[in-house]
Amino acid sequence: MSELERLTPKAAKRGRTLIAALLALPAVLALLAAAPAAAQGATGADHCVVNLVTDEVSCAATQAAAFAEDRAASADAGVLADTTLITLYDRTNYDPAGGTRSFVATDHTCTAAYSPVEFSVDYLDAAGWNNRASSVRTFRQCDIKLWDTVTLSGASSTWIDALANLGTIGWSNRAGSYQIS
Ligand SMILES: [Ca+2]
Repeated sequence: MSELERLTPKAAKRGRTLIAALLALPAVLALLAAAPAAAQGATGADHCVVNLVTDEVSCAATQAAAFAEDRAASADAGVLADTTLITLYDRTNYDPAGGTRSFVATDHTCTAAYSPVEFSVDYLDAAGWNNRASSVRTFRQCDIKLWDTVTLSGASSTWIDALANLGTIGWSNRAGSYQIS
């Protein structure tokens, strides 16, 4: 249970991205039940891909290997989940050497508006990512907001499109949870 990373698609409740929500919701529920599969240590150069569609968290020694493992898991499940929404980097300047954590869904583009929030990810401590991210990239029109605690509470950052050094806004090694919109 300690390895659990809970994912909640807020957009599903608003019905804004209906197809994405229909695809994502069962995966979220399944992921909640599949906590032991999401195991990954808190130290070392680990790379993980969190897949909303297959419920899998694929981890490997390199970022490329983690994505390859995720693609294989998607193929085995008969789904296509090839859209990376965000990547967190342990190090600054998008340097993957310290470890990465990416969030992948099926063909999803974020809405231009920040409200409603489209995905919320809490308890980064369970994934070994509390107070760890030092740079972040987003894709598919998504932005990310970081929260100080693991429960999407306390202080939060501005919405970030990409930032090579989160320290410039006081958010290096600080985020415990995040939202995507
Ligand atoms: Ca870091």
